[in-house]
Amino acid sequence: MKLPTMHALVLIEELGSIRAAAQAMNLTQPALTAAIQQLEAELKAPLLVRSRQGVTFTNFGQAFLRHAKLMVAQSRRAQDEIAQLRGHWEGTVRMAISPAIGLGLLPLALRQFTQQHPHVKVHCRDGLYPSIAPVIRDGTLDFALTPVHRVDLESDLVAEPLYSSEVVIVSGVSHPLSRATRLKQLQDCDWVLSSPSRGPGAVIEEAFQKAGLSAPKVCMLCESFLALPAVVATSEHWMTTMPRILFENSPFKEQLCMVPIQDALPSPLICTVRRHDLPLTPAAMQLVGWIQHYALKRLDKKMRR
Ligand code: TSU
Repeated sequence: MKLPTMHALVLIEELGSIRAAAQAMNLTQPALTAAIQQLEAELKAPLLVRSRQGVTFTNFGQAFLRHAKLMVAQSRRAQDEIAQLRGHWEGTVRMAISPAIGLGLLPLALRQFTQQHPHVKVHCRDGLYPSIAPVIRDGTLDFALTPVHRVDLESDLVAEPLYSSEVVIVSGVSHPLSRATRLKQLQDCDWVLSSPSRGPGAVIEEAFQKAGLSAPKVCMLCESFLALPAVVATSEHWMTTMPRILFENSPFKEQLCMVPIQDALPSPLICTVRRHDLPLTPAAMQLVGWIQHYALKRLDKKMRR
């Protein structure tokens, strides 16, 4: 069983074709096809189905792909870790971030980190727990910076707290309840959630429950934080929750209104989430260290206010 063939399978899934995967690996298509056939013979099971529409994974292929992803990711991390321990700061740190982190601590931490390690690449994408859990689990990501209910965390993951995010209720300026002050006034509103129920977008469900109100009427799930402010700004009927920093930095701020609700809203706890059995590479640890540094500074500033 060869690691490059496993890497090729991961690329086939990512890129959608054997030809594209062969190209990405600087191989000819017949050479890659032969390597996969050899692996299929070793496993005594077909992994791929080729048709005119393209290539798909069989049930065996899907099961094998889960192991292949982990092995490819482990080998990448092992290489990065040894190089970094030898003083060669190279390789890639892969992470997912919540919007509050992306607009707040990440730019500060990255400025320090990239000055210190200009040859380490950083691959950053949007993502919230629990949707992001499968790509932490399969090793695609080193870690995620996301709100988590720690009681809700799956046992193969660990979460280290950073800070609590401030959430606000937001509507378009022409929403009839944009000046409401109590949650119970919002009982009949149409809500846009920014994540499914176990994610931070469901803060409003928790707030309603705590206030003894019946569940909010959810009319849309918008997992794009780029679209969320625009969608709410152009509607006269929709309300949502978002991190305060996103509201304050939104290009649609003029068309949006922070609803001045006096009831307390839950504050999602932003954590570093990773697989408990996969230690971070030294570079990933340093980047997390900078984020923790700025999270502490932020806390310190808040306490002195
Ligand atoms: S954040 O994790 O603080 O960016 C966040 C995201 C979404 C919601 C609250 C907080 C609704």
